[in-house]
Amino acid sequence: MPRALITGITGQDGLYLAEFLLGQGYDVHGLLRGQNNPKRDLVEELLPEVTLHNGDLTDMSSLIRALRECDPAEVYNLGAVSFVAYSWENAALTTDVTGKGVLNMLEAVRLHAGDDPSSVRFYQASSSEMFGKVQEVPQRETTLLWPRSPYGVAKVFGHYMTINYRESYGMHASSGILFNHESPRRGQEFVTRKISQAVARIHLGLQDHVTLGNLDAERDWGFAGDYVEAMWLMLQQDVADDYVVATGETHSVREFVQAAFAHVGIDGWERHVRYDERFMRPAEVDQLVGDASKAHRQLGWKPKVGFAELVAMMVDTDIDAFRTGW
Ligand code: NAP
Ligand code: F7E
Repeated sequence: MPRALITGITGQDGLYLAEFLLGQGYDVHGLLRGQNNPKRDLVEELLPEVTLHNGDLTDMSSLIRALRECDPAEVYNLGAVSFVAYSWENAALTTDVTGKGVLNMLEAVRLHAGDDPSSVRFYQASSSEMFGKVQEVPQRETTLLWPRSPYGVAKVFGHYMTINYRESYGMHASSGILFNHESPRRGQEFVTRKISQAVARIHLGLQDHVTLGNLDAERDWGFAGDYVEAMWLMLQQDVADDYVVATGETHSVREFVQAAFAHVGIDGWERHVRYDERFMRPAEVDQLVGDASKAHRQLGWKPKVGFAELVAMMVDTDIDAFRTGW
């Protein structure tokens, strides 16, 4: 039975990836941080087969201990401070976790793997935020990186460190440059979930409006459940590499809002949307759209869930949750 260690197991992607790997017959282990992490219960309830290990990406000795405890064949490094807006307020913390945390994990894996550094396969959760002020449309693996936030800068560090460990030590280290991916498990601070929850509550008469920032920003939004499969496929290749994972379609925040209100049959969505400068960012990423043809060609990966289906899935799940008082 192959064994995998996932950092960031309590996050959106960690949960989907753990479910996917269990379905593939893996023995799944997860890294859990903090002395009394409130999300431990969620993981234990949803995925009782997963074994949890204490550790933090900023503490390399804890990573070495976790690797010793589970001795995995594959490591998926999903742990990060991942909220872009928060990264301006906590730039140093974001750098430590999202940036230097990658180096800590790579070095821990290298030390653990001993004489054969390629014996433990490594996945790094890189991000389309690295493209920032985009230098090419659509963005592909070779597009020049121009990050626009402390989060983006930290991800660029982790991305190049992953490539450097592959080139320096022959590690099987791959980097997935994933564009935005969402789901009913998306954190409430991200715009899609903020909208799906608000629309669900407005539909049920529990709320009147939602307050947002920049409606003009455009993102290439896919479904997280589809994207974790691409992570796994990268680690099944003979040779490690970097891949863009995206749908190739871009939509504005405004279009997401429109689609969500239209799904519940509310016309005149403008009545329910207010603007607050608080949600604007010091530097914005205006438009992202990815070219995932390398992943299509080499991994045989394609997204299954489209934009309209994703919006409907998120809104419907939130309506059910608010109806049942969950
Ligand atoms: P998420 O829901 O915010 O999850 C982040 C995870 O990182 C959580 O499990 C969190 O644990 C963990 N974490 C935070 N600080 C940590 C630390 N110091 N040590 C160990 N773990 C720590 O993010 P996601 O959406 O699942 O994304 C997964 C990864 O993909 C992240 O690296 C993200 O930056 C990257 N990414 C995401 C997207 C996207 O659209 N979702 C796109 C490209 C790249 P707690 O629960 O304990 O806080
Ligand atoms: O913002 C605009 C905001 O916070 C999307 C992370 O997973 O994907 C994610 O980063 C857009 C931005 O995601 C609000 O200005 C308007 O243009 O949902 P978001 P993100 O910043 O794209 C990348 C690929 C990652 O790697 C990250 O980890 O929506 N926007 N009004 C708003 N955003 C938020 N959060 N809240 C608003 O009220």
